[in-house]
Amino acid sequence: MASVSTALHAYRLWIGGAWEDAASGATLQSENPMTGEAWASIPDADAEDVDRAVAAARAAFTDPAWAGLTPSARGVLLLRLADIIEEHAPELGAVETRDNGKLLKEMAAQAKALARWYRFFGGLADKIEGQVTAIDQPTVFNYTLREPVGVIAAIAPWNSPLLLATWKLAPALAAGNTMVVKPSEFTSASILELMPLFEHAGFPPGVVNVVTGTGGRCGAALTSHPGIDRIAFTGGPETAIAIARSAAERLIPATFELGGKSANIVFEDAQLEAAEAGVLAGIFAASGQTCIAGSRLLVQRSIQAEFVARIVARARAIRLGDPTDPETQMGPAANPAQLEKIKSFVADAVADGATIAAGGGVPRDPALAGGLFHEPTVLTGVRPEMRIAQEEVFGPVLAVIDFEDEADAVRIANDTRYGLAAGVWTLDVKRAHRMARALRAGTVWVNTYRAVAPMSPFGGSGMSGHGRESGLEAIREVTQVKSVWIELSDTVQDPFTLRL
Ligand code: TXE
Repeated sequence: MASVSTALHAYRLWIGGAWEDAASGATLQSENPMTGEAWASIPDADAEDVDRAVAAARAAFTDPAWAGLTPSARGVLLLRLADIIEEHAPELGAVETRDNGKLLKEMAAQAKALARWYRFFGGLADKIEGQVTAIDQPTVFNYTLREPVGVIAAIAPWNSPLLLATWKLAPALAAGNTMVVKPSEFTSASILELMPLFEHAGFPPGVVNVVTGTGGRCGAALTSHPGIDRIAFTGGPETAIAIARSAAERLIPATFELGGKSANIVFEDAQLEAAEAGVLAGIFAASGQTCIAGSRLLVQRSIQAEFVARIVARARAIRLGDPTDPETQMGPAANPAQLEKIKSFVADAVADGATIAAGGGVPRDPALAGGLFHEPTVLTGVRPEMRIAQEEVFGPVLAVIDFEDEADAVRIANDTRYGLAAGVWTLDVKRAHRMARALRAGTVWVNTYRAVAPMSPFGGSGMSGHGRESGLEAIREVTQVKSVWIELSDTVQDPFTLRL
C-alpha cells in the first residue's frame, strides 16, 4: 500500500451517516491483483478519525432513533437491507474481484448470499429473550434480560471482505449494538459501497461506521479505543495476539476467527469421485486463500497412489486466468506479500524433503505475467512435523500425508496448533460419527467440504481463535445477560448478611 495522489476512484470514510476524508488528508491505493494496477484510493485514517467514528457509534447506541426501535422494527431494517443487497450483488461482487482477485462468480455469489445472513438475523431480532428463573426464594421474582453490549469494533480481512464483515454486522445489529468496521487496507471498497444500502434500508446515521487504513495505525487505534465494548476479528494469528493483549488491558471480550491447517481425510471406503472434488474445493478454490482451506490431505495408505494421482491430474488441469472470465477456475493471490509467503512455504517444504508432484512455482504462461499467480501445487512425502504440515500457507498448496487406520488419521489430523475445520470422506456411517467426535475442529464436514450457512455456528479453537459466528451462538456473543431481582414481600432483610 503506497501513498497516492493520482485521480483514482476516490472512496471516503463513512462516519455518522456521512462521507468524510481522513483528517490528515492521507490516502492509500487499492490495486487489482490481476493487473497490478491501482484503481481506487481509500482514506488512510488514523486515531483522530477513529475517535470520530467511535463517538458516532456511541451516540447512535443510545439515540432513540436506534435504541428506541422495537426489536421487530430492527428486524425489518435487516430484512429490507437483505432485499436491497440482492439487487446490488453483481456490482458488489465485481468490486471485490477487482480488489482481491478472487473469481467473479464466487464473489458475486457471496455478495448475493449476504442477504441470507441479514434475513436470518433479521428474523431473530425479536426472538432474543431472557428467561424467568426458577429461583428457590418464594418471595422473589427473578428474570434475565439479554441486552446489547454497546459499540462493537469489527476487523475484517481481504479474502472475503463483505461476507466476513456481514458475519459480524448481522447478529450485532439484530441485537441492537452499533458498529465501527475496519476492512483490510487491500479490500476496503466493497464495504464502503455497502454503506448507502444501509442508509437506503433505513438504518439511522452512526449505527454502522467504516474507517479505512492500515492495520498498525487505523486498526490498532480502533481495537485499543476506550469507547469500544467488544471486538470481532477475522485475520491472522499474530494480529489476533496483538489485539487480544490490547483487549486484555481494558478487559473487553473479543471473538477471534483465525486461520487453520485443516485436514481433509480420505478413507479407502470413500466415494472417490466426490472426495476428489472435495479435496480440490478445499485447497484450490479461492486459490487456497480461505481460513477453512483443507491444506492437508490425509489419505489412507491402501488408496494413496491411486487417489493422489487423480488429484495431481486435476491440479495440473486447473485453468488459471482472469478472475472475471467465467471459464477461469483459479485467480491470482490477493497481494504481493501473500504470493511471497506461498513461494517461501513451497521452498521450505522442498528443503525439508517434500516432493513437488504438481505445480510448485509461478506459471510461465506470458498471459499471466502481470498477475500474482501461483500454480496449484501438490506436495507429497510430507511428514506431520514439517512446517508445511503445521503452518497456514493461505495459498494453493496441498500437503499430502498418508495414514494407516482411523486412529492414525485422528492423531495426525489433531496434531497442529489449529482447530478450525476438517473433512472426512467415508461411506461407513459409524466411522463418520466417530470421526466427527474425535476431531479437534469447530466444523467437521462429512462427505462434503467448504459449506457454510447463517444457521450453523462457525469458529475454532487453539490458534484458530475462539468464539462463534453465525447461528444462535452468534447472538450470545453480541449480548450480555442481566439478572433482575424483585422482592414481592414486605419483609425487611437483615442488612449485615448476604441474602442466599
Ligand atoms: O492479516 P492481518 P494479513 C492469515 C493468513 C495470512 C495471514 C496474514 O495466513 O497469510 O493471516 O494476513 C487488520 N490492530 N489470514 O497480514 O494483518 C488488517 O488491517 C488491529 C487468515 O493480511 O491479520 C486487516 O483489516 N487491526 C484469515 C485485518 O487485521 C489490525 C484472513 C486482518 O489482517 C492490526 C486473512 C492491528 N495491530 C489472513 N494489524 C482468515 N481467518 O480467513 C492488522 N490489522
